[in-house]
Amino acid sequence: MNTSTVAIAGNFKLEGEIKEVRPLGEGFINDTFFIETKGVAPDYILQRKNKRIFSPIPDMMDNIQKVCTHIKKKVLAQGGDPLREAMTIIPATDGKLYFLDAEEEYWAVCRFINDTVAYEAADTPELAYAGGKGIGKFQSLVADLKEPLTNILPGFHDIAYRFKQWKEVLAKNPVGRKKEVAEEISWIESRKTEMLEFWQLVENRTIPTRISHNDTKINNILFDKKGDVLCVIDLDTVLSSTVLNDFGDAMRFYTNTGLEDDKNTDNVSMDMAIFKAFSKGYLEETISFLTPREIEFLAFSARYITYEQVLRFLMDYIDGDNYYKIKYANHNLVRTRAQYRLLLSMEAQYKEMKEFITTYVAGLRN
Ligand code: GN1
Ligand code: MG
Repeated sequence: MNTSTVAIAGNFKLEGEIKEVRPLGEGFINDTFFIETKGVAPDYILQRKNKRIFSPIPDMMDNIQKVCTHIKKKVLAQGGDPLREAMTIIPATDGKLYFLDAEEEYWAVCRFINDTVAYEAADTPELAYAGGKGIGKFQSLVADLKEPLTNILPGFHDIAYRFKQWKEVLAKNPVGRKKEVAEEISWIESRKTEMLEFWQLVENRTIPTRISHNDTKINNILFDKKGDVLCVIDLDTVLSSTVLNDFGDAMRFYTNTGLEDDKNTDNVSMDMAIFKAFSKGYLEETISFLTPREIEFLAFSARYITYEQVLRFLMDYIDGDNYYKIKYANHNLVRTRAQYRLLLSMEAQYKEMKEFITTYVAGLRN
Protein backbone atom coordinates (compact mmCIF):
# COMPACT_ATOMS: atom_id res chain seq x y z
CA MET A 1 0.00 0.00 0.00
CA ASN A 2 1.27 3.46 -0.87
CA THR A 3 1.81 5.05 2.52
CA SER A 4 2.05 8.61 1.28
CA THR A 5 -1.38 8.58 -0.39
CA VAL A 6 -2.80 6.90 2.73
CA ALA A 7 -1.33 9.73 4.79
CA ILE A 8 -2.81 12.29 2.42
CA ALA A 9 -6.21 10.59 2.59
CA GLY A 10 -5.99 10.81 6.38
CA ASN A 11 -6.35 14.58 6.11
CA PHE A 12 -9.95 14.35 4.92
CA LYS A 13 -13.19 13.84 6.82
CA LEU A 14 -13.69 10.22 5.77
CA GLU A 15 -16.15 7.84 7.33
CA GLY A 16 -14.71 4.46 8.29
CA GLU A 17 -11.15 3.21 8.26
CA ILE A 18 -8.91 3.13 5.20
CA LYS A 19 -8.20 -0.36 3.87
CA GLU A 20 -6.24 0.55 0.76
CA VAL A 21 -5.43 3.46 -1.57
CA ARG A 22 -4.64 2.48 -5.17
CA PRO A 23 -4.13 4.32 -8.47
CA LEU A 24 -7.17 4.60 -10.72
CA GLY A 25 -7.76 5.49 -14.36
CA GLU A 26 -5.71 7.19 -17.01
CA GLY A 27 -6.48 10.92 -16.89
CA PHE A 28 -4.09 13.12 -18.84
CA ILE A 29 -4.08 15.87 -16.25
CA ASN A 30 -4.68 14.85 -12.62
CA ASP A 31 -3.48 11.80 -10.66
CA THR A 32 -6.37 9.75 -9.37
CA PHE A 33 -6.60 7.14 -6.59
CA PHE A 34 -9.31 4.93 -5.16
CA ILE A 35 -9.69 4.92 -1.37
CA GLU A 36 -11.19 1.64 -0.22
CA THR A 37 -12.52 1.69 3.30
CA LYS A 38 -13.21 -1.22 5.62
CA GLY A 39 -16.75 -2.49 6.16
CA VAL A 40 -19.86 -0.55 5.19
CA ALA A 41 -18.35 2.95 5.09
CA PRO A 42 -18.38 4.63 1.67
CA ASP A 43 -15.32 4.46 -0.57
CA TYR A 44 -13.77 7.61 -1.99
CA ILE A 45 -11.86 9.08 -4.91
CA LEU A 46 -8.67 10.98 -4.11
CA GLN A 47 -7.08 13.27 -6.68
CA ARG A 48 -3.95 15.30 -6.89
CA LYS A 49 -5.23 18.28 -8.85
CA ASN A 50 -2.91 19.71 -11.47
CA LYS A 51 -2.14 23.23 -10.31
CA ARG A 52 -0.06 23.89 -13.43
CA ILE A 53 -3.30 23.69 -15.42
CA PHE A 54 -6.13 24.68 -13.09
CA SER A 55 -5.36 27.87 -11.28
CA PRO A 56 -6.02 28.67 -8.52
CA ILE A 57 -7.15 25.25 -7.24
CA PRO A 58 -9.10 26.64 -4.23
CA ASP A 59 -11.27 28.61 -6.68
CA MET A 60 -11.72 25.54 -8.82
CA MET A 61 -12.94 23.60 -5.78
CA ASP A 62 -15.35 26.44 -4.97
CA ASN A 63 -16.74 26.25 -8.51
CA ILE A 64 -17.24 22.50 -8.18
CA GLN A 65 -18.90 22.90 -4.81
CA LYS A 66 -21.32 25.53 -6.13
CA VAL A 67 -22.34 23.27 -9.00
CA CYS A 68 -22.69 20.18 -6.78
CA THR A 69 -24.71 22.05 -4.13
CA HIS A 70 -27.05 23.40 -6.79
CA ILE A 71 -27.56 20.01 -8.42
CA LYS A 72 -28.13 18.31 -5.05
CA LYS A 73 -30.89 20.79 -4.18
CA LYS A 74 -32.65 20.08 -7.43
CA VAL A 75 -32.23 16.33 -7.22
CA LEU A 76 -33.69 16.43 -3.72
CA ALA A 77 -36.64 18.55 -4.86
CA GLN A 78 -37.31 16.03 -7.63
CA GLY A 79 -37.31 13.15 -5.13
CA GLY A 80 -33.92 11.76 -6.21
CA ASP A 81 -30.91 10.68 -4.17
CA PRO A 82 -28.42 13.55 -3.85
CA LEU A 83 -25.63 11.19 -2.79
CA ARG A 84 -25.93 9.22 -6.02
CA GLU A 85 -27.15 11.77 -8.55
CA ALA A 86 -24.58 14.43 -7.75
CA MET A 87 -20.94 14.46 -6.76
CA THR A 88 -20.20 14.88 -3.05
CA ILE A 89 -17.03 16.75 -2.18
CA ILE A 90 -15.47 15.64 1.10
CA PRO A 91 -13.74 18.48 2.94
CA ALA A 92 -10.40 18.21 4.66
CA THR A 93 -10.31 18.03 8.45
CA ASP A 94 -9.77 21.81 8.57
CA GLY A 95 -12.99 22.34 6.60
CA LYS A 96 -11.30 23.38 3.34
CA LEU A 97 -12.33 21.72 0.10
CA TYR A 98 -8.72 20.65 -0.53
CA PHE A 99 -5.56 19.64 1.30
CA LEU A 100 -2.24 21.29 0.51
CA ASP A 101 0.69 18.91 1.14
CA ALA A 102 4.28 19.73 2.12
CA GLU A 103 5.27 19.89 -1.58
CA GLU A 104 2.51 22.44 -2.17
CA GLU A 105 0.45 19.99 -4.20
CA TYR A 106 -3.33 20.17 -3.91
CA TRP A 107 -5.46 17.13 -3.13
CA ALA A 108 -9.23 16.72 -3.12
CA VAL A 109 -11.61 13.91 -2.25
CA CYS A 110 -15.10 13.02 -3.38
CA ARG A 111 -17.39 10.21 -2.43
CA PHE A 112 -17.28 7.16 -4.68
CA ILE A 113 -20.69 6.29 -6.10
CA ASN A 114 -20.99 2.51 -6.10
CA ASP A 115 -23.08 0.18 -8.26
CA THR A 116 -22.50 2.31 -11.32
CA VAL A 117 -21.16 1.62 -14.77
CA ALA A 118 -18.71 3.81 -16.68
CA TYR A 119 -17.87 3.27 -20.33
CA GLU A 120 -14.68 4.04 -22.20
CA ALA A 121 -16.40 4.24 -25.58
CA ALA A 122 -19.92 4.81 -26.90
CA ASP A 123 -20.18 1.66 -28.97
CA THR A 124 -23.92 1.67 -29.57
CA PRO A 125 -26.47 4.32 -30.52
CA GLU A 126 -28.43 3.41 -27.37
CA LEU A 127 -25.46 4.34 -25.21
CA ALA A 128 -24.83 7.52 -27.19
CA TYR A 129 -28.50 8.46 -26.76
CA ALA A 130 -28.22 7.94 -22.99
CA GLY A 131 -25.00 9.99 -22.93
CA GLY A 132 -26.71 12.82 -24.81
CA LYS A 133 -29.49 12.78 -22.24
CA GLY A 134 -26.90 12.85 -19.46
CA ILE A 135 -25.08 15.92 -20.74
CA GLY A 136 -28.34 17.63 -21.67
CA LYS A 137 -29.74 16.96 -18.22
CA PHE A 138 -26.59 18.27 -16.57
CA GLN A 139 -26.83 21.49 -18.55
CA SER A 140 -30.49 21.92 -17.74
CA LEU A 141 -29.83 21.31 -14.01
CA VAL A 142 -27.26 24.11 -13.92
CA ALA A 143 -29.04 26.41 -16.40
CA ASP A 144 -30.53 28.42 -13.52
CA LEU A 145 -27.40 28.57 -11.34
CA LYS A 146 -26.89 32.27 -11.00
CA GLU A 147 -23.79 32.39 -8.81
CA PRO A 148 -20.78 33.30 -10.93
CA LEU A 149 -17.98 30.79 -11.39
CA THR A 150 -14.33 31.82 -11.33
CA ASN A 151 -12.59 31.35 -14.63
CA ILE A 152 -9.78 29.03 -13.58
CA LEU A 153 -8.93 28.10 -17.17
CA PRO A 154 -8.71 31.36 -19.09
CA GLY A 155 -9.18 30.85 -22.80
CA PHE A 156 -9.92 27.13 -22.47
CA HIS A 157 -12.08 26.71 -25.59
CA ASP A 158 -11.33 30.18 -26.93
CA ILE A 159 -9.67 29.70 -30.28
CA ALA A 160 -8.42 33.30 -30.44
CA TYR A 161 -6.51 32.63 -27.21
CA ARG A 162 -5.26 29.30 -28.59
CA PHE A 163 -3.94 31.09 -31.68
CA LYS A 164 -1.94 33.43 -29.44
CA GLN A 165 -0.36 30.42 -27.72
CA TRP A 166 0.13 28.82 -31.15
CA LYS A 167 1.99 31.84 -32.50
CA GLU A 168 4.28 31.91 -29.47
CA VAL A 169 5.05 28.20 -29.62
CA LEU A 170 5.78 28.36 -33.35
CA ALA A 171 8.06 31.36 -32.86
CA LYS A 172 9.93 29.64 -30.03
CA ASN A 173 10.06 26.19 -31.61
CA PRO A 174 11.79 25.06 -28.39
CA VAL A 175 12.78 21.53 -29.42
CA GLY A 176 13.21 22.04 -33.17
CA ARG A 177 10.18 19.98 -34.20
CA LYS A 178 8.54 22.59 -36.39
CA LYS A 179 10.19 21.58 -39.64
CA GLU A 180 8.94 17.98 -39.46
CA VAL A 181 5.30 19.06 -39.05
CA ALA A 182 4.89 21.54 -41.91
CA GLU A 183 1.90 19.64 -43.28
CA GLU A 184 0.18 19.44 -39.91
CA ILE A 185 0.73 23.17 -39.41
CA SER A 186 -1.01 23.84 -42.72
CA TRP A 187 -4.09 21.90 -41.43
CA ILE A 188 -4.36 24.48 -38.67
CA GLU A 189 -3.62 27.56 -40.74
CA SER A 190 -6.11 26.76 -43.52
CA ARG A 191 -9.10 26.69 -41.14
CA LYS A 192 -8.27 29.64 -38.92
CA THR A 193 -10.79 32.15 -40.26
CA GLU A 194 -13.96 30.06 -39.92
CA MET A 195 -12.97 29.06 -36.39
CA LEU A 196 -12.36 32.66 -35.35
CA GLU A 197 -15.67 33.72 -36.90
CA PHE A 198 -17.52 31.18 -34.80
CA TRP A 199 -15.82 32.20 -31.56
CA GLN A 200 -16.60 35.83 -32.31
CA LEU A 201 -20.31 34.95 -31.95
CA VAL A 202 -19.57 33.61 -28.47
CA GLU A 203 -17.52 36.69 -27.56
CA ASN A 204 -20.21 39.10 -28.69
CA ARG A 205 -22.93 37.04 -26.93
CA THR A 206 -24.82 36.19 -30.12
CA ILE A 207 -24.34 32.72 -28.69
CA PRO A 208 -25.15 32.99 -24.96
CA THR A 209 -22.81 32.22 -22.08
CA ARG A 210 -23.96 29.48 -19.72
CA ILE A 211 -22.45 27.00 -17.34
CA SER A 212 -20.85 24.18 -19.25
CA HIS A 213 -18.91 21.07 -18.27
CA ASN A 214 -16.15 21.27 -20.90
CA ASP A 215 -14.90 17.70 -20.70
CA THR A 216 -17.81 15.59 -21.87
CA LYS A 217 -16.08 12.32 -22.61
CA ILE A 218 -18.34 9.35 -21.98
CA ASN A 219 -16.24 8.18 -19.03
CA ASN A 220 -17.23 11.35 -17.21
CA ILE A 221 -20.79 10.04 -16.94
CA LEU A 222 -21.85 7.39 -14.46
CA PHE A 223 -24.70 5.15 -15.55
CA ASP A 224 -26.82 3.00 -13.28
CA LYS A 225 -27.16 -0.73 -13.82
CA LYS A 226 -30.29 -0.21 -15.94
CA GLY A 227 -28.30 1.92 -18.38
CA ASP A 228 -29.78 5.26 -17.35
CA VAL A 229 -27.59 8.26 -16.62
CA LEU A 230 -27.03 8.76 -12.94
CA CYS A 231 -24.45 11.49 -12.51
CA VAL A 232 -21.97 13.62 -14.43
CA ILE A 233 -18.54 13.64 -12.79
CA ASP A 234 -15.12 15.29 -13.26
CA LEU A 235 -16.25 18.86 -12.76
CA ASP A 236 -12.76 20.41 -12.78
CA THR A 237 -13.53 22.23 -16.00
CA VAL A 238 -16.98 23.67 -15.16
CA LEU A 239 -16.92 27.18 -16.59
CA SER A 240 -19.16 29.95 -17.79
CA SER A 241 -18.81 29.54 -21.53
CA THR A 242 -20.98 28.14 -24.29
CA VAL A 243 -22.83 24.85 -23.97
CA LEU A 244 -21.70 24.17 -27.52
CA ASN A 245 -18.32 23.19 -26.04
CA ASP A 246 -20.01 20.25 -24.36
CA PHE A 247 -21.90 19.10 -27.41
CA GLY A 248 -18.83 19.48 -29.62
CA ASP A 249 -16.47 17.72 -27.24
CA ALA A 250 -18.90 14.86 -26.74
CA MET A 251 -19.18 14.41 -30.50
CA ARG A 252 -15.39 14.46 -30.84
CA PHE A 253 -15.23 11.64 -28.35
CA TYR A 254 -18.39 9.59 -28.91
CA THR A 255 -18.51 9.43 -32.69
CA ASN A 256 -14.88 8.38 -33.27
CA THR A 257 -14.77 4.87 -34.80
CA GLY A 258 -11.10 4.66 -33.82
CA LEU A 259 -9.06 5.80 -30.86
CA GLU A 260 -8.13 9.33 -29.93
CA ASP A 261 -4.53 8.24 -30.46
CA ASP A 262 -5.05 5.61 -33.16
CA LYS A 263 -1.80 4.86 -34.97
CA ASN A 264 -3.83 3.59 -37.90
CA THR A 265 -5.80 6.63 -38.97
CA ASP A 266 -7.86 4.46 -41.34
CA ASN A 267 -9.68 3.30 -38.20
CA VAL A 268 -10.81 6.85 -37.52
CA SER A 269 -14.02 8.37 -38.84
CA MET A 270 -17.18 10.00 -37.54
CA ASP A 271 -20.00 7.52 -36.96
CA MET A 272 -23.17 9.25 -38.13
CA ALA A 273 -25.48 6.87 -36.25
CA ILE A 274 -23.74 7.82 -33.00
CA PHE A 275 -23.94 11.50 -33.88
CA LYS A 276 -27.67 11.25 -34.45
CA ALA A 277 -28.36 9.21 -31.33
CA PHE A 278 -26.42 11.55 -29.04
CA SER A 279 -28.06 14.59 -30.64
CA LYS A 280 -31.52 13.15 -30.03
CA GLY A 281 -30.88 12.52 -26.34
CA TYR A 282 -29.20 15.88 -25.91
CA LEU A 283 -31.89 17.90 -27.69
CA GLU A 284 -34.73 16.22 -25.83
CA GLU A 285 -33.26 17.54 -22.58
CA THR A 286 -32.20 20.99 -23.79
CA ILE A 287 -34.76 22.07 -26.36
CA SER A 288 -36.65 24.07 -23.72
CA PHE A 289 -33.80 26.53 -23.21
CA LEU A 290 -31.47 26.47 -26.22
CA THR A 291 -31.71 29.52 -28.47
CA PRO A 292 -32.01 29.27 -32.27
CA ARG A 293 -28.39 30.41 -32.59
CA GLU A 294 -27.16 27.65 -30.30
CA ILE A 295 -29.11 25.07 -32.26
CA GLU A 296 -27.80 26.48 -35.53
CA PHE A 297 -24.20 25.91 -34.42
CA LEU A 298 -24.50 22.49 -32.76
CA ALA A 299 -23.15 20.58 -35.76
CA PHE A 300 -20.37 23.13 -36.25
CA SER A 301 -19.33 22.81 -32.62
CA ALA A 302 -18.23 19.22 -33.28
CA ARG A 303 -15.85 20.49 -35.96
CA TYR A 304 -14.75 23.40 -33.76
CA ILE A 305 -13.78 21.31 -30.74
CA THR A 306 -12.15 18.61 -32.85
CA TYR A 307 -10.13 21.25 -34.69
CA GLU A 308 -9.15 22.78 -31.36
CA GLN A 309 -7.98 19.38 -30.15
CA VAL A 310 -5.84 18.90 -33.29
CA LEU A 311 -4.31 22.28 -32.54
CA ARG A 312 -3.74 21.55 -28.84
CA PHE A 313 -2.08 18.17 -29.46
CA LEU A 314 0.09 19.58 -32.26
CA MET A 315 1.01 22.64 -30.23
CA ASP A 316 2.04 20.46 -27.30
CA TYR A 317 4.13 18.29 -29.63
CA ILE A 318 5.95 21.33 -31.03
CA ASP A 319 6.34 22.70 -27.51
CA GLY A 320 8.12 19.52 -26.36
CA ASP A 321 5.21 17.73 -24.62
CA ASN A 322 4.64 19.87 -21.56
CA TYR A 323 0.86 19.69 -21.19
CA TYR A 324 -0.53 16.23 -21.90
CA LYS A 325 0.91 13.13 -20.31
CA ILE A 326 2.47 11.01 -23.05
CA LYS A 327 3.27 7.30 -23.23
CA TYR A 328 5.87 7.37 -26.02
CA ALA A 329 8.00 9.90 -27.87
CA ASN A 330 5.68 11.10 -30.65
CA HIS A 331 2.41 10.37 -28.84
CA ASN A 332 1.12 13.92 -29.27
CA LEU A 333 1.82 13.77 -33.01
CA VAL A 334 -0.05 10.48 -33.31
CA ARG A 335 -2.94 12.10 -31.45
CA THR A 336 -2.80 15.10 -33.77
CA ARG A 337 -3.04 12.98 -36.91
CA ALA A 338 -5.80 10.78 -35.55
CA GLN A 339 -7.90 13.77 -34.49
CA TYR A 340 -7.31 15.42 -37.85
CA ARG A 341 -8.69 12.33 -39.60
CA LEU A 342 -11.80 12.70 -37.45
CA LEU A 343 -12.06 16.36 -38.39
CA LEU A 344 -11.92 15.48 -42.10
CA SER A 345 -14.67 12.93 -41.63
CA MET A 346 -16.84 15.50 -39.85
CA GLU A 347 -16.26 18.01 -42.61
CA ALA A 348 -17.30 15.43 -45.21
CA GLN A 349 -20.53 14.67 -43.31
CA TYR A 350 -21.26 18.20 -42.12
CA LYS A 351 -24.26 18.82 -44.36
CA GLU A 352 -26.01 15.69 -43.12
CA MET A 353 -25.19 16.56 -39.49
CA LYS A 354 -26.75 19.99 -39.87
CA GLU A 355 -29.82 18.69 -41.67
CA PHE A 356 -30.40 16.08 -39.02
CA ILE A 357 -30.36 18.64 -36.21
CA THR A 358 -32.74 20.95 -38.05
CA THR A 359 -35.21 18.17 -38.81
CA TYR A 360 -35.08 16.69 -35.32
CA VAL A 361 -35.61 20.06 -33.64
CA ALA A 362 -38.58 20.78 -35.92
CA GLY A 363 -40.08 17.42 -34.91
CA LEU A 364 -39.61 18.11 -31.19
CA ARG A 365 -41.25 21.51 -31.50
CA ASN A 366 -44.34 20.15 -33.26
C1 GN1 B 1 -7.79 16.33 -21.04
O1 GN1 B 1 -7.50 14.73 -18.38
P1 GN1 B 1 -8.63 14.50 -19.26
O2 GN1 B 1 -8.42 13.29 -20.09
O3 GN1 B 1 -9.95 14.51 -18.51
C2 GN1 B 1 -8.12 17.80 -21.34
C3 GN1 B 1 -9.28 17.91 -22.29
C4 GN1 B 1 -8.93 17.17 -23.55
C5 GN1 B 1 -8.60 15.72 -23.21
C6 GN1 B 1 -8.15 14.99 -24.45
C7 GN1 B 1 -8.11 20.30 -18.53
O4 GN1 B 1 -8.81 15.76 -20.29
O5 GN1 B 1 -9.54 19.25 -22.59
O6 GN1 B 1 -9.98 17.23 -24.44
O7 GN1 B 1 -7.56 15.64 -22.23
N1 GN1 B 1 -8.40 18.52 -20.10
C8 GN1 B 1 -7.77 19.68 -19.82
O8 GN1 B 1 -8.44 13.65 -24.30
O9 GN1 B 1 -6.95 20.19 -20.57
MG1 MG C 1 -11.03 15.39 -17.14
